[in-house]
Parts: sequence; structure tokens; C-alpha cells
Amino acid sequence: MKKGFKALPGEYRNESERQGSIESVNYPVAGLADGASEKHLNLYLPYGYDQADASKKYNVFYLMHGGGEDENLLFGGPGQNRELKNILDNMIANGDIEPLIVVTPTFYGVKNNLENDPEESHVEGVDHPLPIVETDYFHEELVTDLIPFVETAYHTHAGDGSKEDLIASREHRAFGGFSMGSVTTWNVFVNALDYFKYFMPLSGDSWALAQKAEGEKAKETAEYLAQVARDSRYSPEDYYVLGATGDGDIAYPNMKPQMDALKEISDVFIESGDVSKGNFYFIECAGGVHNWHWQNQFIYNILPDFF
Ligand code: FER
Repeated sequence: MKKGFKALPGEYRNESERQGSIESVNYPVAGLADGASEKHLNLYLPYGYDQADASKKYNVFYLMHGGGEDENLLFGGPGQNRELKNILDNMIANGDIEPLIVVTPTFYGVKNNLENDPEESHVEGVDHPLPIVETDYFHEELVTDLIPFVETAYHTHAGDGSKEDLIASREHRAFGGFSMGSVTTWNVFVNALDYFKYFMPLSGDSWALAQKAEGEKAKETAEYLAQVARDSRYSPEDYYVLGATGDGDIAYPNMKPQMDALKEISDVFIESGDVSKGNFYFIECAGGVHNWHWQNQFIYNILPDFF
């Protein structure tokens, strides 16, 4: 059964009576290529979040922007009520989802120096073209710097932020993104399945084998992604890949054949619009195009199926 698209109720774009808050945070990152010692992100704390109450712990959704965008696009900063913030406030107020923390970092400003270190390949066992995009490296910072910082600064399930505690709490963690953020999401699936149970690729294919959007490598890429899952310690009920795009989206011709190929590999990706029966679906939204007006609605559709 395919997962259908549900348009966002218009009132979800209005400010809610129960508003969460946005925090603007600098966090330390070791070994940045530009010599900086910190990066910047925004995060959403839900209505009712109380830093003084450590007894309530929250799931965390990491959400990545697209190419040319940055970490301020979605939430702006403290005091702002941009569209996604209002949608989250309303979804939580209406009981569509449990209160959660949403983190919007950036893949720009990487650890590796792309200029001076162009030949390093990050995909083991693959005859890999040169890494040419920042998104290739983000997962490393994510796991070693970003998650431990965020999830010990706020009330999450991540314990002391050690690798063991992060792995033990993977069911409380999701990663999604739009366009190059979706490319990042697939990288996180390949490189950090130990840390995440839920994945939300939006309007972007996996560049694991191609280093560019390339619908022709769909079958090989799907087989590669499936093998990552098979080689892991996890079974299909331990990971969920719930994606979406519009049929008018520029990424549709790249993403559609990959998603079609993935659902053929049914020992790994079990397609169902009902997440109690499968771990994979792909919403194809009639008329959707490559912008956040549509991606925010995909988030509205998919987030209730996480956690
Ligand atoms: C895609 C994945 C990512 C895609 C485009 C992108 C056209 C990103 C492009 C950019 O940010 O320039 O499948 O299809």
C-alpha cells in the first residue's frame, strides 16, 4: 500500500496558542578545515520544555537544509515563528506527534579540507570518485561533535553522550533533509545507522555511488544501500526510511527510480503506508515542487510515523 499525501491544514501555518521556542547555539567542533572551533545551529524546543526538569526526555529530529541554504533558514532564531515552527507547534498542540526537539544545523564548514585533501574516499569498499561536496563529511561531525553536544545540553535519551549511550538511544533519534540535505540523509544512513532509527529523505537521491544526482545508477545505489543495512546489526524493524517528493520536483527523476529500486529489495526495505507493517514508503505528491512549501508539508505527513 502506497502512502498518500495529505495537504497541510491551512490553520497549521498560524501561530499556535502553545508555542515552543527557538534557541540559537554555538557548539564546539574539533578539526574544522577553516580553523574555526565552533559551528552554529538553531533548535526547536517544544511547548512545556523545562530545562529545570530533567525527568522528561525528548526525541530529537535533525533536519538539514538544501544547497545554498543555511542553518538559519528554517527557524530564523529566537523569537521567530517561521512556517515550520508553527507547523510543529500545531502538530504537538493537536496531538499529531509527541513533543520533540528539532535541530537545524548546516553541512557547510567541514572538518576535512576539500581543497587540500581531495583524494580521500569515505566509502569503504567502493571504487569512489573524488569527494567533492561538503555533505560527504557532515556525518562525522554529526556523530562526534554535534549530537553529543546537543543531547547532553538538553533533556534527551542520550545519557552521558558517550558512543555507547548514543547507540543505545538510537530509537529516539531521526535524521531528515531536503535536496542536498536529503543527500546528507542518505550519507547518514550509510555511515551512522548505529545512531539513528528514522530517516526522512525529501526531494533528493543518494549520491553514494555517483557524487551527483544520477537516476541511471538507481539499481546499483539501491543495492548498495540495502547491503549497508544487511551488513549492520539491525533488522528491518530497526530502521525506517520514509521519504517524499513532488512529481514536479527537479529531484523527482533522480529520486523516483532509486525509491522504486529500493522497494524491490524487500528483505531490507518493506514498503507500506502503514508503519506497523513496513519500514519504507515514498510519498509522490502531485504538483509538488523543489521548495520548502512542499517539504514542510512532507514533514507534516511523515513525522507522525516516527518514534
Ligand atoms: C537531487 C539531489 C540533490 C537533485 C538535486 C540535488 C536535481 C541538489 C542540487 C543542488 O543543491 O544544487 O536528486 O536533483
